[in-house]
Amino acid sequence: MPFEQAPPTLGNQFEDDRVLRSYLARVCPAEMLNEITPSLVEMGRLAGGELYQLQLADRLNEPRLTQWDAWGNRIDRIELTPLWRVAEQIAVEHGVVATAYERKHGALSRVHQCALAYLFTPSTDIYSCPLAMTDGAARTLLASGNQELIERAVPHLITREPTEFWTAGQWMTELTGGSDVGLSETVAKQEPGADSHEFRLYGRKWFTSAISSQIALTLARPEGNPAGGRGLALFYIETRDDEGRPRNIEIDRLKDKLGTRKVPTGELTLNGTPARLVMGTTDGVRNITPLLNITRLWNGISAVALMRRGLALAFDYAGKRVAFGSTLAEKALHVDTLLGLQAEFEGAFHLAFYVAELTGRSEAGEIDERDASLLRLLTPVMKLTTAKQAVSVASEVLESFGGAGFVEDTGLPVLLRDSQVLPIWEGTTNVLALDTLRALGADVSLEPLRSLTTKLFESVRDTRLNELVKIANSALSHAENWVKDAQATSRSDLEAGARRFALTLGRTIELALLIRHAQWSLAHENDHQAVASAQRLTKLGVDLI
Ligand code: MFK
Repeated sequence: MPFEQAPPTLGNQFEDDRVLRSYLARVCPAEMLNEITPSLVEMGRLAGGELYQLQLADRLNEPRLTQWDAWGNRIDRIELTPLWRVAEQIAVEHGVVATAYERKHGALSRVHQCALAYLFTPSTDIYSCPLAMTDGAARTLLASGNQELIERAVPHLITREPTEFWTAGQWMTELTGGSDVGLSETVAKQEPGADSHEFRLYGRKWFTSAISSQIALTLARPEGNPAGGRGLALFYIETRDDEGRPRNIEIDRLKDKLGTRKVPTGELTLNGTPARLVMGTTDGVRNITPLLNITRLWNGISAVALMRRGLALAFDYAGKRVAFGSTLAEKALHVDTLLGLQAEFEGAFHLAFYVAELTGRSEAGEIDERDASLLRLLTPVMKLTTAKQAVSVASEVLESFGGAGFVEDTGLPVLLRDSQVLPIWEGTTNVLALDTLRALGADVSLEPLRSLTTKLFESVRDTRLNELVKIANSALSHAENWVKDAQATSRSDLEAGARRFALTLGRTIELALLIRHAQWSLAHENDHQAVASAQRLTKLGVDLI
């Protein structure tokens, strides 16, 4: 018989996921768990079945921009790939955005929605991008109190009816600034006789994701406003007229990117684009932050989702690939390598879903002041930490396949390319490390984190876990001392160490959440796997200061 290598395969991505199922069993009341389980089983089936098969078959397709019709008219039509068209339908029908707004399970609806997004994302080549922005736009419009725009747009953003569904864009980046958004040059002008909310926008948006959206939230400077982020205003745009023609928007070209190649990312010229003010004529940067914080949550959920996909494939393959006389699953070093990646994934998972819990409580109006500060702090910490982990896990996952991981038609390299965007968009690691300092405020107090870890460790009884508690406490104390000292020394010392500091906070809280879960899992499931992952996470390094 000639040698035949069995490829890695996926089962039901919910049923096979010990970490997700164990987490949901801990945080959801039994009745809620019974109610939401069918939706997760179905999404897990699609993600490991027909959606995954379609993803593999769609590998070479990319979105296309047609700028002109045969008769010389500018049309700027975007054609999405078959995978994305199906992904949109599934996302809408299964409520991957809607679940958070229907709020059938109160504050925990956000957790249910994030679980759906986590299962859905890795089989869709980042269809999570338009969904994240749609979710963020809905949250931002609701927070704005602009009743007219809420009534007009939000029902489309959170519908379960595909023919009614709109996606939203987040048009922030300009040539002058991807990070320093206050440098934006787009100008908002008012025409004589226009109502006070109606403007026309003139400028160039340089790196706009998923430009096939029906609406966009964007920033522009009303004429006469001062420079900087405070002089910008937040605007709402409907991108096309009733005949589908762009409303004074030209798509100059699509970006040729390392990854997220299914996402139509464009350079746009706004040439008198009609736009409505969302809230006030100033403070655009501050007013768009609800959108930023929701997309940063999605970024973290996508990071853990991509890690989980890589590991599902790598563990499956390890049972099938024979080398030096046995399967890889029987090789101590291969297993040790994969379990290290699993520990990174589990830490990241608990941090991302903890931020989802806090977000849900905030949206449901069930958060106190201390936890609100915790949410503000942990959102950038979680985003930057999980994004870095996703890139390094994806790189190791490819290596665990040997040469096959480097070959495109295995479907593996896309995991690394798509992960690489996660530390870049929605704020780079450094920008978010500085945002972490901003969130701590002038007194750089880590008290909200200290009281969180104290609470998490109350239930810990297992002696192995008690050893890990000491490591987490010591890392947090080091971070506390470092930040106070650096603050007292100089702003430049503080900023220079901000990345190591923020990553230490991220890894410490990951460890603390994993310890708490491991204790629960021991007590309720008699399962030692989370303990083992927590032990490994400490060996991989927690204190990076
Ligand atoms: C896979 C899932 C994810 C998919 C999403 C894909 C779509 C990708 C599309 C994009 O990438 S869109 C572009 C995303 N761009 C960014 O994320 C910008 C990154 N830069 C920053 O985040 C900067 O920190 C920032 C632009 C906010 C700095 O601007 P400024 O003008 O220097 O802000 P400033 O003056 O510090 O803050 C203005 C106000 O906002 C302050 O409040 P006050 O006015 O009350 O003092 C800040 O405290 C507040 N603020 C800033 N960031 C905040 C925030 N409030 C809450 N949360 C935040 N994150």
